[in-house]
Amino acid sequence: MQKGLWTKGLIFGIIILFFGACLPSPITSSLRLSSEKDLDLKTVNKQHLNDIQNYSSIIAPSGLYHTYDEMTQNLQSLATNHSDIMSITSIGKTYEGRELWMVKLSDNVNQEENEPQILFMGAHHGNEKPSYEVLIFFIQFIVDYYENKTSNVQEVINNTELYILPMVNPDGVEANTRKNCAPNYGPFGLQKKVTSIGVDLNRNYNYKWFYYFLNPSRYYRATSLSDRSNVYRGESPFCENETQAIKSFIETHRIIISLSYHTSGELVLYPWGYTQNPPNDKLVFVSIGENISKFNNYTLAQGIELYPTLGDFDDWGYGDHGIFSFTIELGTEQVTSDPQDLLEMCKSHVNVNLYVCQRAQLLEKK
Ligand code: 0X9
Ligand code: CA
Ligand code: ZN
Repeated sequence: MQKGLWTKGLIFGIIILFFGACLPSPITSSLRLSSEKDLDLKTVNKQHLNDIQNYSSIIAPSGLYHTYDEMTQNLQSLATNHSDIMSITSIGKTYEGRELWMVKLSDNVNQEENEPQILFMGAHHGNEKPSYEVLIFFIQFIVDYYENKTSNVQEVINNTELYILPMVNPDGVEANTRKNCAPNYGPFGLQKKVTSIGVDLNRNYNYKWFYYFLNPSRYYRATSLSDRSNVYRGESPFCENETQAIKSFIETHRIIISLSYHTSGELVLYPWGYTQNPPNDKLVFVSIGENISKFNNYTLAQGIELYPTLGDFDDWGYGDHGIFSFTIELGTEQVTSDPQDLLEMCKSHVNVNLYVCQRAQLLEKK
């Protein structure tokens, strides 16, 4: 009798386990929404976006893309003229001494309010110029349309705190290189002489850093120990000024969603980059990602489906800080030379950016 019960229990357990394994992975996040339909997708008035077409500021004084100095001047004067909703501070300095400018947009901008925080970044890679241009355009649009009651800008700015770091890698932007411009002294910094220049900042974050040593043949494409490589990870995690500054920033804020802009490929990517396993919050990533795709028509995928990465911002941001971190690969080429093409990219991502701010409000409500 005892034994029979035990056997039945075992069989029952096996059946439960079997069906359990057939179900999609459970959603562990309490942030999951009951239904994405709760959010009515708002777009800004097309006419407003078209008006910006006439702005001389979209075309930088020296050409299509802003130089670091032009961006600095531009952002500083916008912050002076809109000091109620815009501030600019430096979160650190590059090897060559450039400030890492962080823009904040919110009502009562000088106060820390209990509002959801969203982070936007551009130009981890200095030779991917459209990635900071979309953010300069976005900032310009927000300050111009904040007062306009017919747009949803005011609602977003009054209810969220937007942090925008348009150039993560200004030294790379000025040199037009993917990596930053700090000198390397051999793969682990052991040599006396400079052996090469630059670290791939999007491989310098500390997530599963040691996996490379456990299984080099698996990760050799994801990053590199060789300092000459374009995907060189650096001698140690967060050894670069730029990633160190971002680390300190993240640790002292409560970012809910981040968008990291890159070029190119017309892709929206979510973690993980280091493994084929889906993230626990896959359904949240997919529902946010699908809505982003509605605004830019890009393809949604898990990062590793493009190719594997080890130590990128998104894996660290999600893995260590629970941030819903996305990479957006803009356009079909690394740097478009067509002003119309660039402008279209800038316009469609105003809506993408505003959407994630609205979505962040729903995520925090839970
Ligand atoms: O390699 C990168 O850092 C990003 N692509 S880029 O062409 N802009 O260099 C992609 C990072 C996204 N993550 C994964 N693909 N895993
Ligand atoms: Ca505020
Ligand atoms: Zn990139």
